[in-house]
Amino acid sequence: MRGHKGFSLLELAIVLVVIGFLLGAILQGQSMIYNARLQKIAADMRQYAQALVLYYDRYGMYPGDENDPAFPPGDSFEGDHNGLVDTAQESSNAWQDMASTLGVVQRGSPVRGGAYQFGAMDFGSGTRNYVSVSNLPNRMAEAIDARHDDGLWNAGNIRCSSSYDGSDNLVTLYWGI
Ligand SMILES: [Ca+2]
Ligand SMILES: [Ca+2]
Ligand SMILES: [Ca+2]
Repeated sequence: MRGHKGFSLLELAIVLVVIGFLLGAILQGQSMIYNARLQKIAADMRQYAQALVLYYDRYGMYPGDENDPAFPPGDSFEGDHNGLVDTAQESSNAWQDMASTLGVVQRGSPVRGGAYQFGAMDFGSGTRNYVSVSNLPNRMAEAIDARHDDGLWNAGNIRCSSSYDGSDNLVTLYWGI
């Protein structure tokens, strides 16, 4: 009986189609997870940026940077009140001030244990506050910049610690406020 010793061409074709189908499903799943994480990080950064502005609107100072010894109740640090969250101590204390007033807490990013931080740097037209995320793969940083800014690592309102190269090297992304 010829043709019964191995796979027939038809059987082989069916197997290949099934493998292709599974591979496609896996890749599609990965791409959905990738996109969901991108959107989550962008949403987190926007929310933190809005929280910083809300804090200023309500209390007339930025968290961390504020220097009112009586506010927020029980706080352990006073900033220099220059309108910028521009020292390491101000940056770390900003979370304490935000938590005790607005209930905003510091979460981790959904990628590589990245951390969100407030800080200040020059965005081309003077120093401004930012929220940053660390441990972000380079290509994800570029995708967020392209989607929410100008796609340029060293221009616009979203900037990166290094140039975009499509790699998975970890970078820090800065979102100007
Ligand atoms: Ca204070
Ligand atoms: Ca300051
Ligand atoms: Ca940019």
